[in-house]
Amino acid sequence: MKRILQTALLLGVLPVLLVFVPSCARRPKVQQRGDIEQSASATYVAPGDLDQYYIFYSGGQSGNVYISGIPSMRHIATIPVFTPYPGTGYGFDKETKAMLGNYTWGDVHHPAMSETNGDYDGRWLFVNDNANDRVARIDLRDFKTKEIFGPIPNISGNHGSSFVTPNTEYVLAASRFSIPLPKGTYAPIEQYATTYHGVLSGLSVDPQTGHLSLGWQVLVPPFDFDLGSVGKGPSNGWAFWTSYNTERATGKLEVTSTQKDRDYIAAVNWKAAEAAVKSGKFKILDGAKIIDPRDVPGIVYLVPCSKSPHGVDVTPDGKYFVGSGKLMGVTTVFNFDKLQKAIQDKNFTGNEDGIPVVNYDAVKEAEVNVGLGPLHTQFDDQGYAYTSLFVESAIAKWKLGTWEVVDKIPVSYNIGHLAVPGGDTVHPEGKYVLALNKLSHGRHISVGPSQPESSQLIDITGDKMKLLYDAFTEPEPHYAQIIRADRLKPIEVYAQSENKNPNAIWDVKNAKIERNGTNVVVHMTAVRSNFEPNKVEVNQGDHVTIYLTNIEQTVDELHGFGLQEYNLQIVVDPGETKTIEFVANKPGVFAYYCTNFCSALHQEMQGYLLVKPNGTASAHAAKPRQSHTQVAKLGSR
Ligand code: RUQ
Ligand code: CUA
Repeated sequence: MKRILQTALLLGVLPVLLVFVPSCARRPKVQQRGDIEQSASATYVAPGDLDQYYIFYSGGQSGNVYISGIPSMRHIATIPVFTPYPGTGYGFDKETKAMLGNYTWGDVHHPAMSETNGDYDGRWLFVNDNANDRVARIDLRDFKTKEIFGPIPNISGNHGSSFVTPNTEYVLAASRFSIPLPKGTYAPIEQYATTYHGVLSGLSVDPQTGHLSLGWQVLVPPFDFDLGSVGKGPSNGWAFWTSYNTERATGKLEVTSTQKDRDYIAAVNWKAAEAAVKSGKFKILDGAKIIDPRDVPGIVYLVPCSKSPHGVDVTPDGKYFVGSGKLMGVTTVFNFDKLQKAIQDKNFTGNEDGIPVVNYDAVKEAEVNVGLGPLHTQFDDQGYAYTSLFVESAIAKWKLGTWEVVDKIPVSYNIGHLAVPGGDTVHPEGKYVLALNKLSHGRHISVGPSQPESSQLIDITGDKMKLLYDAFTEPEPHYAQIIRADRLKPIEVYAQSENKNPNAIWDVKNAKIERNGTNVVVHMTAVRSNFEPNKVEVNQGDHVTIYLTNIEQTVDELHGFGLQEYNLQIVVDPGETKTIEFVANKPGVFAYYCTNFCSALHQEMQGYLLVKPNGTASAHAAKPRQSHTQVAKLGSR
């Protein structure tokens, strides 16, 4: 296989290979009746029973995070993050609108759970936005997005993110698309190699609140920084990112960025970066504390890796980091101790903009013949590693220490990431590996050209990996975090005593409408099955603020607030208060109604917003406004 790929590379036919291999890859087939029965009972969750694990999928360009359960693989929830989501009213109330800013999408790639001593602690889930350079924090107490940080200064194309350090000191971020800095600077593309820059960064996390702020940044050459991983145990204090296009090429990267035999893994001593920032060894660039490695040695080193690497993954014991060159047939294991020794001995083969390049042979531990197109590696609790093979559409299982491949399973098709429960921790659980496939053709009944995605659940408890289940995954899955269900303790109502919103009211008697000039403020309650007040009368042009509290303390009693033709849809969970803000610029009478089915009298849960036309309230009050019926038409044939 390796020879095939090398020949393919020599002949320059790799792009062809990448395109055509999927369609001729083998389909995994469950061969025997017994397998089907075993798989069925291994994944069947009987009515009334519950799943054992949460999967938090990144939702890619949908801007969401999706939750499924293992073993059923049922999709059970959507957490909107970077995109408005009327299902939960996200992005329609004042609070979440402010969080989204002027953006209505994000590109979520890598969810990362907060950690304590290297294990998932179930507090927060961080996700990155590759498109608009942000990181969001989801609180796992209520599964809601609480913070969106960014656009992060100087970071451009935040793909190498979010990865958390073992005690959630930092969430990492990196530039995929180098640019002239600070943002807003113009420089012609011809100056790419010299005046464009990448940045590697750690965002500080407040240990109590989870609040994100700028930590340290490191200025690096204009490579495309790709995936990252965090040191643990002996390598705690270090972070690793792969990079491609170390040729510093522009234009047709497919050709121009694959000239050199090796690209690099950047190894960053984040504790040294933290110390440098503390002792004032930084410059301020667009408000961020940025370290120039030319001025402060010892922060970053470059480790040569097979060309165009994608994933880098640290073993649970923290002794090795594994880099996969996606155009090769091998994955490379690097030894962290050897890296330290090479740094001490100054065993360097050159430098890039003053950053030492470490001698590959001094740091390499093994090259594992995993198969074609290795991308990412996960680990289990038995000393095995699992590497996804994009080109080969398979997962290779290999042993740490002997570096031998012991098993391989085909997947359908073109696997990207893979995820094991507890996969990024010092104690991965093993048991399952989830294949997050990039293409799925043929795995679902056809729904037209927009082919559904798929992921596959694989049992890894035995010697041979066993395919258990094919599941639809909302586009576009990248990575996932998997945690045992009993490790999370989500709340089910917001306790009244914890609602600190000064505008919350808890008794229908306290509902009120107040006017101050053209500002109308409404304190409103929602409870089965009415809104109080159920009539709000304003003048055209008034600025209206509604503080809506769901005064229920009963599990599952959500209420919605949809306002006709004002593009407003809010959901309040039991005990929750949200702010609805709008200018009443359309005259007439509009119903607001509960959008979330809550009781037998849900349909009765409605009220009216009455907007008196400007000025001549009495004379024209009953006259209908001119009808502006718009016919929206999609191109038809
Ligand atoms: S990347 S298919 Cu966005 Cu995580 Cu590897
Ligand atoms: Cu409240 Cu439906």
